[in-house]
Amino acid sequence: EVLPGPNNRPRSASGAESSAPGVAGTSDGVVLREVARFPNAATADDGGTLRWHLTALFEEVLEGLRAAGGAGPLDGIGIDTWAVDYGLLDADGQLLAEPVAYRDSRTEAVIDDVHARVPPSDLYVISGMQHLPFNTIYQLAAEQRGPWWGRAEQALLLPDLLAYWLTGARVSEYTNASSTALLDQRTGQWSGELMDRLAIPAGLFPPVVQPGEQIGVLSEEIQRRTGLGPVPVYAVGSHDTASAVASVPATGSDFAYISSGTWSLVGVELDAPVLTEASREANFTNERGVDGTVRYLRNVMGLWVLSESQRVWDERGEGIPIGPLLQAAAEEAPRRTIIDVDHPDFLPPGDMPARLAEHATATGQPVPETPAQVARCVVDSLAVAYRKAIEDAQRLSGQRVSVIHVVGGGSKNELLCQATADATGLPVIAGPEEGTALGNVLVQARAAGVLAGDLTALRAVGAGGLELRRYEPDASEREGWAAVG
Ligand code: LRH
Repeated sequence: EVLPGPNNRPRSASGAESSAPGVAGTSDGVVLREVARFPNAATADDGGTLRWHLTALFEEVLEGLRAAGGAGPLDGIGIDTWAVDYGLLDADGQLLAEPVAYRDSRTEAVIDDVHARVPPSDLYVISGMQHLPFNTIYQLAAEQRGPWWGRAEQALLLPDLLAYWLTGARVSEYTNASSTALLDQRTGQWSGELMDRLAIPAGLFPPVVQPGEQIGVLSEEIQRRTGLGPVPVYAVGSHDTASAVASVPATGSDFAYISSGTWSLVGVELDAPVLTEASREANFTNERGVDGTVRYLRNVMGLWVLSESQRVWDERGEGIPIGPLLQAAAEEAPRRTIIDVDHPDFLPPGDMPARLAEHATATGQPVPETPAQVARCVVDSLAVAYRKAIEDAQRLSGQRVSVIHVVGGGSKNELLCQATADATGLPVIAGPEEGTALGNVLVQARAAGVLAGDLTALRAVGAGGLELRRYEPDASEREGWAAVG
């Protein structure tokens, strides 16, 4: 049995609670059983810096482990979280400060300086990463100007930090390490060149391990605190998106995926990275996946825009649960207002309905006034962004796409799935909803010797236990979608 760690869904816009799931599963057909779920949100500290509460989150992880242990013996533990964020350890291995959350604005001041030392085209050829202002490379540059840098001996990405707290072993899991933009995609190791040019000590991150390698076993202290034995902790696709895409119930390779939650990660799976200037200019990334795969994708801002809108309405006492909200949105006229949801304005937390209104006005479109209109605007705008990302991915990589797999919480959002099918003209297969947990479990089950085979074989095992929903493109909608975006 297995227990993946938290994700960064502050609130799923598809209906789930604000939470981080712990899922126990057996690999007997892969039945995922949730044993714990807990909230996770970044909040501003006294100085206004957005931080995660990782120490508290770790207590929840222990609680989840106790619950999982109570449900039966555990064969393994695998941890995944959102990418790019890290904790700094001092010389005694103590966490220096709660990790800063990637939506904090601290990197704004340093991005030009990083690019002056490493021009973006060099950075792309070495790391293969799209430009995202929160990539670890920029966060570390901001850190270099902050109070902790002088005492920092080591940096651990968040799943690696949780694994360290569980086992005492320090590693850098490969899929997540690639999201830092400091990994050399040619060698799969930390880039000495980039670290040198940016004055980052070569040993800041521990050595790279692959998904499937054993990180360690639960330390004696954690065994005592959880009532568990020396359970192995395996490296999995510790970048949540790597695990999510490992769960895609695809049989061939001619698919696109949308890992749909807080973010929508939209792209194709490749054997080798695409490092052309055209690819860089289109802001496509070559994140590393399980079993040597490349996730060639673009970050689309995702259901975050809607979940933040809901948070704002809730605060004003005008909240509507997601189910009725989407039903009302379905009654609204489609494609009335299409916004570039990937605009940086939508990255930080805040009043999304107001930001959408500004963008609508600036582009001469009707302002979405009601929550239903806002939801419709977000759904339609996402569908247009998905279409663009899937077209670009095919054009830039040469990979043909004949079906779209939607995994994650957004797979339950019927309005969005249908809009995606209609906008792209491609069938959409929705599910699994807990794709990240499933991909995590599949990889550690293989590591533990419970499953065998390549990624396609693992996917087939995972698919066996799923109820998938298929959406066909509605031909009568084709012209309407062709006219927008
Ligand atoms: C999704 C995700 C995504 C990253 C972002 C930081 O949860 O890991 O793949 O770009 O969070």
